This record gives sequence, structure tokens and C-alpha cells, in this order.
Amino acid sequence: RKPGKVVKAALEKAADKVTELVNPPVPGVPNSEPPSLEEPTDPRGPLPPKADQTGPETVSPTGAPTGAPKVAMGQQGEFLTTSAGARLYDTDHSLKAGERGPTLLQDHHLREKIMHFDHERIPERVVHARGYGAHGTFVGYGTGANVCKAAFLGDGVETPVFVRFSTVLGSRGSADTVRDTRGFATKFYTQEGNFDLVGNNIPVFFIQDGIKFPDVIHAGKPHPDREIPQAQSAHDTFWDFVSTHTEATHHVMWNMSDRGIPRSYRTMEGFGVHTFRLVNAEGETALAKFHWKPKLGVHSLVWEEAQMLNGIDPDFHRRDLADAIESGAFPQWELGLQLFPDTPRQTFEGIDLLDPTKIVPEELAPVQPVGILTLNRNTMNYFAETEQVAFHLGNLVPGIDVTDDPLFQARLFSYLDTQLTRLAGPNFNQIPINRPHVPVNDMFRDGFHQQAVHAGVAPYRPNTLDGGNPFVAKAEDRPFVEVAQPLPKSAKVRQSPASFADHFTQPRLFWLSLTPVEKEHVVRAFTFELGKVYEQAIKERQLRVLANVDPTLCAEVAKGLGLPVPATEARPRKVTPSPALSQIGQEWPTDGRMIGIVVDPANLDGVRTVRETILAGGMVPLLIAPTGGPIGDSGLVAQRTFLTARSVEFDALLLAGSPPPGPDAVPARDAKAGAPGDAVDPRVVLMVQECFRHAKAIGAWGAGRAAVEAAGCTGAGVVLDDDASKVLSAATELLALHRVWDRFPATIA
Ligand code: HDD
Repeated sequence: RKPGKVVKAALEKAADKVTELVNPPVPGVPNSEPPSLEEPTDPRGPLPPKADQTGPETVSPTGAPTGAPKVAMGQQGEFLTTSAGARLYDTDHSLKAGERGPTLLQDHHLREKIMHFDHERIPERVVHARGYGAHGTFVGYGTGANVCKAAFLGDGVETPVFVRFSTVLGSRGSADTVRDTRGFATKFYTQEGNFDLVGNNIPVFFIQDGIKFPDVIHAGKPHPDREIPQAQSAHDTFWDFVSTHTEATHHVMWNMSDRGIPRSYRTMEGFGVHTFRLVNAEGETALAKFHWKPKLGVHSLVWEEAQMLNGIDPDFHRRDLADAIESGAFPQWELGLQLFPDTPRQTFEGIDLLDPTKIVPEELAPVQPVGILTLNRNTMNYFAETEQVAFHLGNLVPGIDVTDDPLFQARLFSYLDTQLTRLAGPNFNQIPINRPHVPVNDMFRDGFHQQAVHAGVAPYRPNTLDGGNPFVAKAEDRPFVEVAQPLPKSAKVRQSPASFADHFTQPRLFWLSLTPVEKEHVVRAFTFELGKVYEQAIKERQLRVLANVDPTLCAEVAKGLGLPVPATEARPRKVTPSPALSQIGQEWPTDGRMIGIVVDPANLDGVRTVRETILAGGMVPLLIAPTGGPIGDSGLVAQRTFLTARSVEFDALLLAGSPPPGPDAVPARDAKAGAPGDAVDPRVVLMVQECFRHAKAIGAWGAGRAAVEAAGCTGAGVVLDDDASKVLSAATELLALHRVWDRFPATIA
């Protein structure tokens, strides 16, 4: 019943009284809300999702279509509600006993909002915490079908995929361009269930047996007492471990090479590392290693660039991938197979295929392309997709099986187990990003975060109550069947095969396959990292390890550390270099490369044509001007200013002008009046000098030449001409070689 007039008036009076009592008027302060900023008040229909934001396919936890909209878009429904769906009229004020009074326990929305926020974080991954993902497709070439019956490798078969790239050591908020191994994990949502290829950008691993994984990670992670250093291996515990576990030498050589600091995820190779066993339709088996080959070639940063980026743009790799996809420059990788006969010894050309610290040179077993991966859609929600994706090596499809590599075997346990803590229970495959795109009909029931409402009464087999369902698949229904691999005749042992004891031949093979400039980078990386180690004994021990790899490498690092070259009996083995291991010497497409163009708004000669030619060539021109926004009435727009631009963002730098110092320019401390640099903004001069140091192509025409002169940069890879088009074409040619290495001839043979 509605309260009568009298009762209502009494209630209102009482309410006013309470307000007055608990919230007495303060002189001079109006007892009303401050005027709020204008905000839309009329609910509208949901905005259409952006083309690249359609989110993960949503099927029910059992794999059946839900009929629900494909994506639950946040912030787009008509009304704000509680998590139970009740509409809310206010979310900015807690319910209080009067405007200045205490908050009431009764405020459900306040409690629910804070409770949910308090629990927004989940544990980060114990390794590979920092990562970035994207959606895409994989299309098979059909060329793998003779060795592998997996349906997704079939000719023209298109399979949705999700890829997550990562660093290994850093925390979730660490910087992207640290020296580290990169993860390259791919989930193929195939028509035969999910296949996860969980690889790295380095083809070997630190250890040969998974039982040591906690040890190597404890050594690589920050020191437990002070939790420093973050996201890097340049510290005592890492070098203590690797110098005493010489099986790590091969992986360490790759880490200290340019592979440890990739230019972009788009220019990284990927490796499945382990040897897998493939089965074809006839039941024949072959051993195989998986490779991802980037269409843009393999490129890296230089060390100073990587260090600068960690401060200037810690999200550099994320931004690079997301921007490329957003702009339609979809990165691609070919999936390739190295194939080996499945012999009882499981070796190839004397290389033990079960040892994850060994590669098989591509010259001995060429990589045969079997399909192409294209990343074409950014994530819509980082947490829902990239953070919650759960990879597992045991997610295999018919035609692909494991081998007895002891590292592989331990991983088969770890990837399931770790999700129990990270994703809080056993139902993580029901999270949308992990759901297969085929019907799921398991007999797993209940547990934390169960999303399915399973019907039926008999989740066991055989049963007579649920019509006998589910049935097990017959051979013609294409089930996953383990290869009946014969077991070795042996006693139980905690031992490795003798072939696992060779820890130095392949590190030496890697070293000798590098070009002089790459070798110089390896020497500098070892010298830098060991230079950060406090314990002298660790440095000396690592030098003894390097002596076993190569005397020049050891001597050069010892020189940098100021330590004597260790006396050693080590006699370097004979190896045949593998040119495929070098990143230098080839020409690569220039698609997606970033070219900075410094312009002086007072003189825009050649800028428009150069910009259009760059765009037409599939590269990205970024105009850098004293201030942002439209440049006069030229119709050109500055995307960067001298304040926001740093050289590390660009693959090449062009100068169309030499703008005078802007009002916000801080002159160099030691600048002398009248010095040649005075006429040019010092930040432009710095940009040129950094690009020069980082072996990047530099080009200038017309008035732009003065800035290059002011920077004092001449020689290889500096193109000066009056004709802007000539400058651009020369710079683009240099870009195809990645960097102008000739500028600094290496001193190591
Ligand atoms: Fe691992 C994550 C790659 C050895 C245990 N690993 C993880 C990820 C990648 C790799 C790319 C991140 C996946 C993602 O993006 O979610 N791991 C490798 C490679 C290895 C390797 C290429 C050697 C060839 N890993 C390895 C061993 C063990 C683990 C030997 C344990 C015995 N790895 C894990 C883990 C992680 C993981 C603890 C952490 C988060 C996760 O699995 O889901 O289970």
C-alpha cells in the first residue's frame, strides 16, 4: 500500500531532519553538488564493434554454438547494472548517512564494486609473464600431408589461430626490448581440436632435462633478497648457473647474439625446439622440427637502441605489432618442417634428436614450408585473451606426437599444472580464448569456475542411462592415437645418454657461422653481462667455458673484463659453419619499416612526394616537425615533434630541412656560440647522431643537409643529394639490407 499523504509528509520531514542532524550546513559551502561536466544521458544502442575487434569465437563450454552475440561488449549496453543485472542510478557516490556522514554497510553497489576491483589481478605466469597476443589464420599448403595426417596442414585448409609472444624472465610490467629469449606460442583451433605449438625464438634450450627447469629459472629471475635486476640475465645468479651447467652454453650463445634483442616480433624466427614425431595417413612415422620463418626476414636491434627503448618506449614490441596489424600490414610467417627418418637411434648425421640443446643445420636438413600464418586481428581485451590464454604441449592433434626428449616430457606436466594456480581451477579450457572450435564432450565435471550446465546423469563409460554416450572414436573417426613407440631395453636410471655430454661443438658451430659484426656483438654482450657480475670467480669460470667454444671469443671477452685469458687444455673441435644461422647478408622486404622525415615548416621541398613514395612502397613515413598537427596550409600533418620523437623509433631517417632550435630546445651544455650545430635544433642533431651510431640509413636533401653536417656524420650509409627521390631510393636500398654495417667495420675476423 502507498503511504497516505500525512504519512508521506511526516517521512519527508523526518528525512530532512536526519540530513540536517548528520550533515549540518557549513557556512559558505552550498549544500549542493558541484555542476557536473556535460555527459550523454540518453541510452543508445551498442556501437558496432571495430572491424578488428570481433573478439574470440564464443562457443559454449561444451563447444556447441551458444546463439549468444559473438562478443559481450563492455561499456556498450544501455544501462549500467550490478553484476546481477539490476539497473543503477548512480555509481559515483556511496550511500551515506547524509552528505557528510559515514558510509552505510547496506550499500551493495559500493561493496560489490570494491570487492570485484580488489580481485582483478591473477597471478602472472611463473615464466613468460610479459607477453602480447594477436589473432590470425593459418593456411596449409598441403605439402606436409605426405608426412603428417593433421588436417590443418591440408592444401588450402584455413585454421583460426592465436599467437602470444613473450619475454621469459621479466614480470608482467617489464620492458619489451630486454636481452632475453622470446616465446612464440601458437594455438591452432583446428577441426580436430586445439594444437598448441609452444616455441621460442631460439632453437635450443638451456637444459636437457625438465627437472632442472625450476633451477635455471630461479637463477635467471631477480635475486631473491632484493628482487633485482628485473628482466635480464646480467647478474650473478644467472652466470653462476650457466657457467656450472655447460649444457646451457649453446642457448647462452644465442642469447648473447643479436637474437636476444629482436627488432620486432614480426622479424623473429620461431622454433618448436624439440623433435616431434609425425604420422601420415599410412601410419608411417618421421621425426621433425618445427620452424617459423618471418616473411620480413630476421632483424634485431643494436644493444644501445634496446637499452634506450626500455626507457623511451617500454612497450615497443607490443606497439609495433598492434600498429602493424591495425594499419593492415599483417605480419606473416611460414611454418616449415625439418624432417628426419624415424630410426631407432633417433639421431641425424650424428646429432642426437632428443637433445634440446642441439640444432640440425638447415644445410643438412632444409626447412620445408608447409603453410602460412597471418596475424590480422588485434585483441579486444588484453586480460580476456592474452592473459588468460593457456598453452599446453599436450594439446596435440592426430598426426603429431611427442618424443622422449626429457625436456619435452617434463613440459607435458608443467603446462597443465601451472594453470591450476594461474587460472584458479581445472576448467581453464572453458575460458573463451582457450575453447576449441569443435564440440567438446568430455566427462570432466564440476570444479571451480565451471561454466557448463552438463545434462545427463552418467558421466562415465560405458553407461546405459545416457544412451551409451559419449562413444569412443573408431579409427575412421580420426581419434588421436599415440604412436606405439617401442621402449628402450634398460633399467630405470637417473642418467642422460652419453651424446648429451657434448656441450661445446654446437656453440662453436654457432659462433663460426656468424659474420664479423655479429661476432663483435656477441663479444660485447658477454662483456657487458659479465661486467655486471660481482663475483670474480663466476667471471673466470665463464671465461673457461668460452675457451672451450673459441679462443678468440674467450680472449676478446677477457680483454673487455680486464681478466687474464684462462690457461686451458681446450682444443676447439672442427665444425662446418651453417650460414643460415647468420642474420646478415641477405636482402629483405622493406614492408612496414618506419622512416622518420625531419621537416622545416618554412621549406617543404620534396616532402610530399617522398612521403607518398614511402607509403606506396608499403613503408611508414612519420613527419617530424617542431610542433605537432597540420604543417601550415600544406595539407601535411606532423605525427611526431622534436619533443616526442627519438631516433630509436625509426629504421631510417630522412631530412628535408634543418629547423632552427625551437623555443623548448635545451642547448647542449658545451655548445659554443657560433658552433656549426647552433643553427639546427639540438634534438634533430641528436637524432642524426643516434641513427648514425645505430648503423641506420640517413638521407638528406636541400636544406636538410645542414643538419647532417651539424651532426658531423659522414661516410657509409649517409646519402646527400639535391634530388629528394634519389635520396629516398638509395636509403630504401640500404634498408633492405637492414643496417649499414659497413659504417663500422668489425675488428673480429
Ligand atoms: Fe615453458 C610458459 C616456451 C621449457 C614450463 N614456455 C611458456 C611459454 C612459452 C614457453 C613460449 C609462454 C606461453 C604463453 O604465452 O602463455 N618452455 C618454452 C620452450 C621450452 C620451455 C620453447 C623449451 C624448449 N617450460 C619449459 C620447461 C618447463 C616449462 C622445461 C617445465 C618443466 N613454461 C612452463 C610453465 C609455463 C611456461 C611454467 C608458464 C606459464 C604457462 O606455462 O602457461 O608451465
